[in-house]
Amino acid sequence: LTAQNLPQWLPQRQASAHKGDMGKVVVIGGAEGTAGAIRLSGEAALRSGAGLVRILTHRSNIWPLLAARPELMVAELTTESLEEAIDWADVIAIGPGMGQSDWAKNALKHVKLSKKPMVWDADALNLLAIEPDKRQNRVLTPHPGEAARLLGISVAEVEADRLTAADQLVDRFGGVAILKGSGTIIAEGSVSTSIAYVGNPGMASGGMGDVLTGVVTAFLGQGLEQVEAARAAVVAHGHAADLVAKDRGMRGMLALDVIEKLKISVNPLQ
Ligand code: NPW
Ligand code: AMP
Ligand code: MG
Repeated sequence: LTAQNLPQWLPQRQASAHKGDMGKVVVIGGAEGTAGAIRLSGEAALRSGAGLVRILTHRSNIWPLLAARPELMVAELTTESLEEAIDWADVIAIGPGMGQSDWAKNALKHVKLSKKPMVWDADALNLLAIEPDKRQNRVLTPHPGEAARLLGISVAEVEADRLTAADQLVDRFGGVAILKGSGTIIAEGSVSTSIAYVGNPGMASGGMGDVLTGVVTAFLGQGLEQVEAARAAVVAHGHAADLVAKDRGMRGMLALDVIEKLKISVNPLQ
C-alpha cells in the first residue's frame, strides 16, 4: 500500500452529511496520568472526519481533556456511562492509556459483549493476551511488543517473520490485525494481507499508536469495512508522518505533529 491509493480508499462525504452520519465514536481509556493517550486518539478521530467523539476516562482526566479540545465530549468511565455510551456508539475504541486495573478489566468485559465495530489497542490488547477470545467485529492494533504478548512469543520472533505473526493474530483472535512498525502489515485471514510502504522512524515516539487508533476508528464510523478502514488509516497516518518529516525532519517528531498533517493526508484532493 502506498499513499497514491489514498483518494480512492477514503470515506466519501455526501453534500447532505450531518454529524450524526459521520460516525458516533466512543473512545475508552486514560487511567490516572495518561490523559495524553486518550486525547490523541480522540483528537485524531475528529481530524479524520468523525462526526461526534465521546471519551470515557478516569475522573482526573476530564477537565484537562475538555480544556485541551472542546470538541470532545468527556465523561467519567463508570459502568453506567459505559452502558449508555455503548448503546449510543456506531464504533468503539478501547485501550489507549487504560492500564490493566480492575477498572480497565470491567470496561473491557462490557465492551466485549457489543457486536458493534471496535478497535482494540494498547492495554485492551494486553488484557486480551491474559484472557484470549476470538471475535470478528474487531480491529487489533498491536505494536511488536503487544503482538509478542498476544502470541506468547518474543518480540524478536515476531519481527523475524512479521507476515506469519500477523496471520496468527487473525487466526487466534479473529477480525483484522494491524501489526505496527516499519512496514506495517494489515491482515484479514489468509485472503488479503497488505504491507504499507509509508511512515518513517520519526514515528518512534510516544503517542503515535494512539493517533492511529483514532484514525481507524473514525474511518469505521464513516462506514468503511474493517479491512478497508485499517488500510486507509495506516496509509493516512504514515503519510501524515512522512509530510511532517518533509517539513521539519524526523528527530523530535511528535504525535500532535502527525495529527496536524492529517488535514492533508485525509483530504488528498483538496
Ligand atoms: P523494548 O523493551 O522497549 O525494546 P508497552 P507502551 C516493545 C500508553 N501511552 N519493535 C518494547 O520493547 C499506551 O496507550 C501513553 C520492537 C517493550 O518491550 C499504553 O496504554 C502515552 N519492540 C501504555 O502507555 C504515550 C517494540 O513493547 C514493549 C516495538 C503502554 O504502552 C505513550 C513496550 O510496550 C503510550 O502510547 C517495536 N516497534 N514497540 C501518553 N502520552 O499518555 C514496542 N516494543 O509495554 O505495551 O508500552 O507501548 O508504551
Ligand atoms: P505505538 O508503539 O503503539 O505508539 O505505535 C507506534 C506507531 O508508529 C505505529 O503506527 C508504528 O507503525 C509507527 N512507527 C514506529 N516506529 C516506526 C518506524 N521505525 N517506521 C515506521 N513506522 C513506525
Ligand atoms: Mg500504543
